[in-house]
Amino acid sequence: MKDIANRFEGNPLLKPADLQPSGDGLEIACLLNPGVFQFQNKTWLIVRVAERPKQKEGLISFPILRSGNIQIIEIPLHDPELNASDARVINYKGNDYLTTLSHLRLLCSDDHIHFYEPAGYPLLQGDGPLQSFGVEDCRVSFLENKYYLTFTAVSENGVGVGLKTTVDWKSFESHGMMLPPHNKDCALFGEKINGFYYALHRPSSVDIGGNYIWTAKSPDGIHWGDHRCIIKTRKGHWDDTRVGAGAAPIKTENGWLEIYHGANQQHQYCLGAFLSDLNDPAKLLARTEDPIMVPSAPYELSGFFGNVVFTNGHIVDPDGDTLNLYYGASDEFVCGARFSLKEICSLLKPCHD
Ligand code: MAN
Repeated sequence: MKDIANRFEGNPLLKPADLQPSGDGLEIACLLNPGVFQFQNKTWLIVRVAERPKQKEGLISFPILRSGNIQIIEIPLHDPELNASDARVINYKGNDYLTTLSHLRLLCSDDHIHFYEPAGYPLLQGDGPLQSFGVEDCRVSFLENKYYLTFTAVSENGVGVGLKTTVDWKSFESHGMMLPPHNKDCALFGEKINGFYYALHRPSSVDIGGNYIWTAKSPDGIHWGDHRCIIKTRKGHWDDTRVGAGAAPIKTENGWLEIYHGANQQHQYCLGAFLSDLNDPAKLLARTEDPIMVPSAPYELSGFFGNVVFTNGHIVDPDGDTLNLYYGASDEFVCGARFSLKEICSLLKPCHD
């Protein structure tokens, strides 16, 4: 299937070997799914860095956090109680673990393309018992003079949404778990609407229901309610198994435009778009039928977990039309692609339910 993405010539922009591991004995397995923001006239990425110990013959080993320290778990590969069929998660003796531990790292750029780690900014490691398996896929929204960071917080207790705020990217205020398990893919709208904060999020229902996109509303950006389901998976489509929001929606004259990811049963992750009402973001107006981006470049087809394009960050150029979208390819590389917002909007089909 042909898509409408103009991939950056320099892709992949970042690969695991480009950064130093956070500690001795660790290697970076993946750099992926960056949040994107502007700060001090630069473009910044908050990149998910997924690490593990150097793997030894016959063993699978992975780190977890215990009281702020990294503990390594090692399991023989031939152990009959080990299920390691997915590169991302394993099950051992009935318990689920991640094969890597992710933290978040700040990089910046003067040209949108070449990114480097500036001195003096902290890396964000999981903190406390609700983040012992790491922090992932951070969305950044700027509103009311603050940056809001919404990220996936993973532990043996489940996968939920963590919230932090900052004004200077050097000190952070933690607001704990904003939405409890199972929930991820949460992005705050970049402005208040009728006096309320709004967010997109993705709770998962294991029985009735599924992996759908919801809106939530808040009087203060911290406490959330009025949850409404707005986007469901579509049987037989590219997004028939799971859908999840990307970054903060883009305000257009016709509504809030959101770039989202959808996956099918074969775990192919593509991108699509939807539009919701400017005054009531829980009211869906239109959605694309076909994906606007499909894994097709070699770095999107094979890597740590191939056949994946996944986004949670972008910047719109001052022309109001060029969307610079950053994305994780194959769960291993950070890449970029340009889109025309007009072209995306021309593919939206009205929704009537
Ligand atoms: C899924 C994937 C992984 C991620 C876990 C926990 O399995 O998205 O990359 O680490 O969920 O969020």
